[in-house]
Amino acid sequence: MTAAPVKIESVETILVDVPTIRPHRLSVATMNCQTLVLVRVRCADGVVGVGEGTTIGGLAYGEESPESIKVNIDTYFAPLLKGMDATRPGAAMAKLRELFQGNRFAKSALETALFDAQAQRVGVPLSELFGGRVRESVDVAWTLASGDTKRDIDEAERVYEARRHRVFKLKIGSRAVADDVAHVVAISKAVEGYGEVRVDVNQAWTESEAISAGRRFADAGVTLIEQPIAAQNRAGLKRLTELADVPIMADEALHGPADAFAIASARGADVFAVKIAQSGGLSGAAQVAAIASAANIDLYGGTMLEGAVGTIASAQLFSTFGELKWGTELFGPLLLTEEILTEPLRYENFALHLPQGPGLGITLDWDKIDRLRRDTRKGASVAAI
Ligand code: MUC
Ligand code: MG
Repeated sequence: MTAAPVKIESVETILVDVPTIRPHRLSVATMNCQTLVLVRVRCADGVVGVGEGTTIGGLAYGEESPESIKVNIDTYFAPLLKGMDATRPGAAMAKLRELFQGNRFAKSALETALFDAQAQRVGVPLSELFGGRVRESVDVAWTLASGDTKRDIDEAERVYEARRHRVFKLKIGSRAVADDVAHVVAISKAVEGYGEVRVDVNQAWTESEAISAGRRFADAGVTLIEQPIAAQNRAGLKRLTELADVPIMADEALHGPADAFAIASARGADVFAVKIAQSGGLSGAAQVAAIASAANIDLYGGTMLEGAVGTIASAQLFSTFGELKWGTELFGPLLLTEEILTEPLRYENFALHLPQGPGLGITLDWDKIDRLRRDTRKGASVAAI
């Protein structure tokens, strides 16, 4: 028996600017603020679904910005979705993909909201619509990216003592390679005995730089090197994968299932960083994970530094993966100074624990969001990023 259709009544987007707890330095940008694009989908049966899109450093990381996500949803996606059947998120998303090119982050935010609503409607956690949970919590790494070695070491110690994180991803690539190597070696030594160190170069190196730094990292006990070279250089990533003593992870090179298939066919990486936003949504990310598993490529649950909504949406999906060898980096809400949920996500014992409630399993604090939203705050601008 099929469910009676329920109309989508409205799709609303809200920009929320939230300062970070400290400057977050990547090779492509330094973030002092994160902009959350919250999406609220209201349905005729009274169910309300939420989703979220974020970028990193405005337009520095990818082809979408928070502003483009908002304007494209408001102008193109929302009018099309209005009146569609909310009980069929797959059909709605197929139509959006057919009519609109690109805009993976916008599509991801919308798909999350549609699946949140449908999971609430049928009374199950969102994970149950993607095959059901294999685990109730996911391990969470922390990114050290203050730009200062001593400060990073202190931060690692603090979050380890709080039993929040014991895997540390170091953001490198904005300094000279020798300085980056010295930074990584110093932190590896400092956390020896309690912490694991990985690095993310965010495409900053040439292939030869990656080869020489990779040798030093192997000696220093670094366990994973993420996207050391340009995303477009797939052949180079494959050569590094074959050559390096440290496993190589693809991140920016993965823009959804087609990239996943191309890299997996060539065995061009050891690990995939699966991200719902980069994959164009939850379904695309599930396909990326399936392709990786079929090709014996390990999985890691990545983040676009989403706030609570995108983070828990990712966790709901990652909880369904058969294996998740490298854990996740779903720490986004911990990097932000403001809580937008009535009850914060539960980070305990080095893991993020999944809620049991229907849909995403979270409740947003709309009064707080109304105070933070960009359109009601005087003087807020993109310059805040
Ligand atoms: C990236 O490149 O992985 C994830 C953690 C972090 O600090 O930045 C993101 C993006
Ligand atoms: Mg990365």
